[in-house]
Amino acid sequence: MEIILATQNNGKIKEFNELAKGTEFNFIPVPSNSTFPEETGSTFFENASIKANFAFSLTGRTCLGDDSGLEVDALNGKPGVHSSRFSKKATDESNVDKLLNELKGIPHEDRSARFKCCLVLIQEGTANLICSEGSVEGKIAEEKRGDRGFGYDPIFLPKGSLLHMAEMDQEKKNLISHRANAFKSLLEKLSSGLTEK
Ligand code: ITT
Repeated sequence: MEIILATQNNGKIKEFNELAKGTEFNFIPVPSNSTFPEETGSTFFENASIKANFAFSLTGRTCLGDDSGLEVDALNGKPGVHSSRFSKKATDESNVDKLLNELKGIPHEDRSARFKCCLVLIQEGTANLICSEGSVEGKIAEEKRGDRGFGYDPIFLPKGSLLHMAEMDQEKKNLISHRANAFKSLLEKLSSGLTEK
């Protein structure tokens, strides 16, 4: 079954298709000429809903919105919902550099952080919603390592891991990631027929 993934981030499409291996689902992008709405929400849930609703109004098919980001305790939860626009230039590299700069001098034990992911699925026909969340705890490392993944992966050190997230292959990241946890929870809700609204 095809699910339209309401994202402009190719890294997410790759991850969801890897996560969906062995399931009946296959993720495809929204038509490439679409102009996405602004993410004006103040929570991951609100922004995931904005994306899912946008794709649903465009296609009428089953659509999934993913809003995710990094919460750093030493920065009182920032960048949070602003993770993709943390730096002025708003590239993965400039965001990572800005974060490393803001945490300069902060000792390793005080660099705790977590990735969070909120998913909103709107189902074809019924327009029923299914929502789920996932997270992964870790620390912000002092330097970048690895060239896999996307976003803040080069500086995220998951709890109990010697590898930065960007040093893990997709299979390994998908065993522990916030997105994997949220997806697992979504599949459980889907299979038990749980819907909201
Ligand atoms: P879409 O809105 O089009 O889906 P986006 O990249 O802007 O793409 P978000 O608004 O959800 O997605 O922002 C999430 C940002 O949080 C993303 O750009 C990364 O900087 C970071 N992020 C989320 N998941 C991540 C992951 O698995 N690894 C590294 N960074 C991640």
